[in-house]
Amino acid sequence: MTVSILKNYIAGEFVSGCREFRNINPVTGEIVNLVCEADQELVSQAVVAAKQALKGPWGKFSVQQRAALLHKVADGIEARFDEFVAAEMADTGKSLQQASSIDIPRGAANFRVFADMVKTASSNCFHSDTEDGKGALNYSLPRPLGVVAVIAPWNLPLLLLTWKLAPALAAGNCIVAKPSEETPSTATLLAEVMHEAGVPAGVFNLVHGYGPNSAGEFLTSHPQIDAITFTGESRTGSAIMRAAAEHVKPLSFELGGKNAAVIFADADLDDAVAGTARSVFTNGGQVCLCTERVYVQREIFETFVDKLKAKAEQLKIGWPKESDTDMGPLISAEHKNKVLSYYRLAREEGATFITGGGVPEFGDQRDQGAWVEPTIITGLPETSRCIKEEIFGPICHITPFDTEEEAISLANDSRYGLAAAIWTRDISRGHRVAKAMDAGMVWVNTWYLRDLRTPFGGVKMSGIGREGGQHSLNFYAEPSNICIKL
Ligand code: NAD
Ligand code: 6OD
Repeated sequence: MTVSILKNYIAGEFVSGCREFRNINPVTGEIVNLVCEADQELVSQAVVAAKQALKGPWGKFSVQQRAALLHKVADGIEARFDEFVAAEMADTGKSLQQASSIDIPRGAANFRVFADMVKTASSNCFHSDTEDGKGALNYSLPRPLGVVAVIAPWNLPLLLLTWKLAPALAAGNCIVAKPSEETPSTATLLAEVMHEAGVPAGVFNLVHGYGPNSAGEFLTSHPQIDAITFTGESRTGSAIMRAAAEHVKPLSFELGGKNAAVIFADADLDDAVAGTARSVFTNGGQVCLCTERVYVQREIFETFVDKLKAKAEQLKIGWPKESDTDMGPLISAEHKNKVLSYYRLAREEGATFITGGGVPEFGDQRDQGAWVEPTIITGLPETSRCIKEEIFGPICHITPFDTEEEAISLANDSRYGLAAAIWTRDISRGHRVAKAMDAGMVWVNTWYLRDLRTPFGGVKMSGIGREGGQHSLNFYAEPSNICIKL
């Protein structure tokens, strides 16, 4: 069997000739493809190509022209939809259902949303109508930042890469993007689509590789990068911040979470159970918004635990291509070991395992893959590392509470503050508790329901800044104020 080689895309050309690393399918542990790792020299070439492209025709593109090109990129993704779905599934092991209904459609939609939004974006204008502004017309012009380094994670590879690329390009920047080393395939297909769509050479560049001492670090520490947008672990964010400090780069960070769900006794129980199961187990718990801490009002605690257990045990863990598969493997053997280390820790600390806690056995090649069981635990003290640290797997801990104040205090007792979900039939309580949550995003009686115009991001160690709609455009284009004396 010949294994394909994924290349870097620099200055409008696919570039090889570098050291190769293996991209592994976590379903079976087999090789998907080989990937060219960009060294420091190649990363530099990509940055220089992007700098030059800013001075070329791209710099003169009207907003209308940029928007039209982004729609062409979306058309290109949709035209090769099945290839994108297959590539995302091979890299991640995620189910056909998820890749074809969430990941790849959102990859295209991100381009369309920002193409349309940038055309109607407005800027400030002040016309001589205050004491201090008398005799002047002030208006602000949004300017692209320049060359933006885009660093993406592996859990929603195309979705999260394009969530940054689309607004950055819409705002007129040039890009050097690095996908996760675990998920290089859809990013490479996207480079082909950009090429076919006629994105001018150097406007979009793609480099492959790892983080430390590889393409990620070479890119984020490059002196000619003008801004960095990063999604990934909080501690990687700290490393990137240190690298960026030297040249004082603007940063946009979407980082980790340890999200809480709070279920009140007055909630619609079946909705709360179904929604919580979705929020814990979607994508094998590998979504930054996934719930890992569940707080349930004491009078319904036992019933809720029993019902969530039943839901977890109904999940079909299977071949990603089968249409009724609910959950695939984790991303890698390394991540499986990390998640299993938390299952072990929970056991050592005396947790009660309501369900799961092990590794499924299939009796076929999947036994070489990165599978773990969906797991529910109870009985740990809130100080446990299992409750404090992000695990990023299909596991939650459930704790009972008595009062609203206690629930708020438990949910907020975290270094993270990305998302929270509240389940109640009392609408006033819903508003009150949502306001009290230390989280960038709060869902009431639902989870991960998205309107792409809304602010997306976290507080505390979960991030810096907001993405989504105008918030993204505000990061990727800084206004210059023009003051005209009348
Ligand atoms: P990660 O931080 O390990 O890697 C993310 C990216 O950063 C990869 O491309 C990696 O190669 C690169 N990288 C690693 N070290 C680097 C360095 N020193 N310099 C430059 N680049 C470096 O994260 P991951 O494991 O890919 O993703 C999972 C994490 O991402 C979880 O913590 C999850 O919560 C978080 N996440 C957050 C959001 C959000 O919107 N808040 C979304 C998705 C994932
Ligand atoms: O849906 C989105 O726009 C988004 N940024 C999701 C992030 C999920 C984190 O894993």
